Amino acid sequence: MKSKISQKAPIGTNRRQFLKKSALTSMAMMLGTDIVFGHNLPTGMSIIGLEEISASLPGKDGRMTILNDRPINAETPPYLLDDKITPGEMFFVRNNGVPPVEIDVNSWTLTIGGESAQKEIVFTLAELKSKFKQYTYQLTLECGGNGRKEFNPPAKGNQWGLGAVGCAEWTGVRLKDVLEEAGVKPDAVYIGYYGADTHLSGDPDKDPISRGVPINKAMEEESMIAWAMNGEDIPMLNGHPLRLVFGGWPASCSGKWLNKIVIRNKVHDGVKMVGQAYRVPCDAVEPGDKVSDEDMCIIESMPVKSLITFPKTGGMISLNDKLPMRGHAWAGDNIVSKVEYSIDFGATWKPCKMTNPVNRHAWQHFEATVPFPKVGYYEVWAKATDDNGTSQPMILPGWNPKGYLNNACHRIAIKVNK
Ligand SMILES: Nc1nc2c(c(=O)[nH]1)N[C@H]1C(S)=C(S)[C@@H](COP(=O)(O)O)O[C@H]1N2
Ligand SMILES: [Mo]
Repeated sequence: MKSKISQKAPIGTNRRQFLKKSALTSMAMMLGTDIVFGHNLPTGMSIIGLEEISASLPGKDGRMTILNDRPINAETPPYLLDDKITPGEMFFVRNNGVPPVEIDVNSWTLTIGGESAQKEIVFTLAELKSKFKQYTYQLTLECGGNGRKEFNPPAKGNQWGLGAVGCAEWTGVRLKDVLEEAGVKPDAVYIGYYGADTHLSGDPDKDPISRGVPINKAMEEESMIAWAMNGEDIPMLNGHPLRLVFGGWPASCSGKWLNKIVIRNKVHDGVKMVGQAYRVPCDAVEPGDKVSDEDMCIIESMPVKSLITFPKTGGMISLNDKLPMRGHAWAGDNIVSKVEYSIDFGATWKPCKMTNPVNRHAWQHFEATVPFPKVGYYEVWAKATDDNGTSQPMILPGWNPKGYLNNACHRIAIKVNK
């Protein structure tokens, strides 16, 4: 009897060439540039990619993972997020367009307008700093697409792993105070932002992004117009000299290089507010389903999630020792009420010690000391639960066409030796 394999025609050179060419084309597309000696790449071998080309982002740690450079997108490996407050050099970068090149802090202005503003006003940075009371809050920002790379069928867009999240200490003024100076008409329902970055096409009439939040989120005490991160100027790539910060909501709401806010009498209809951007199916769908725009709902508060920031995945430990592990947990507008860990693939869970948030929308810290019963391979999983009783799923949560809101449990690998 002939085996199935021997009946198959051998793959001819042409076919192999074709496979190689299309693979190269797609690799080059991901890079946004040519792979100059690509024709020499041995068949079946793929390129390392930009993950290793990392030292070049201004103001950023060289160990950040660069996803692409036009626009610039970079995430933070979990072990670099171990600080309680994320340093500027480690804070992830998500750009939709080209950041402004020259920033003149002295001539920078912020305009408040829109149909639901009583009047249009323009502030210089100096006026913002002197006219309003200043506040400092720790606020968590997470890109709505963080974790996208796990979804199957895959979603287009940045293939974020775990690190499009950070919690910094932001200083600035309350958005509410500034909006009230312009006067908020009773028919106001939303605010929208505009920034000084430009569209990738170079077309000055196109915005790279212009999103916003409902007026009640805008009027919260912790909703800020910030000029400082961790007591210093906001890093260039994170929106210097001015940005919005809405902790707990998709970070896409938090406009960088902020120069205009509009108070709207309808849901803001800027770029990436409409269509399917930053929206998920209002009701669960089957993986791979097409969903019409009307059946997609705007993402608001982000779901409960946690990240193990120590140890780095892949650690080894002796059976005589216990493993100290720690990390952060956050839950959008909610508070995290417990974090548990498992070393048996989720069969049983043990409690972690946990802190309260220093203020609303700040991430919380957890830790545990983990004993292992015998030598071997383990995974340590962490699972957070919010104050509504909602927990992180152990496997992927609801598939959605754009790959948002993956809050599955974070897992790290540990080998226990004699
Ligand atoms: N002006 C402007 N604001 C922006 C963006 C942008 O491209 N331009 N990206 C948004 C998105 S999608 C995210 S996730 C956050 C990322 O903030 P960060 O780069 O400081 O981490 O900024 C938001 N604000
Ligand atoms: Mo984002």
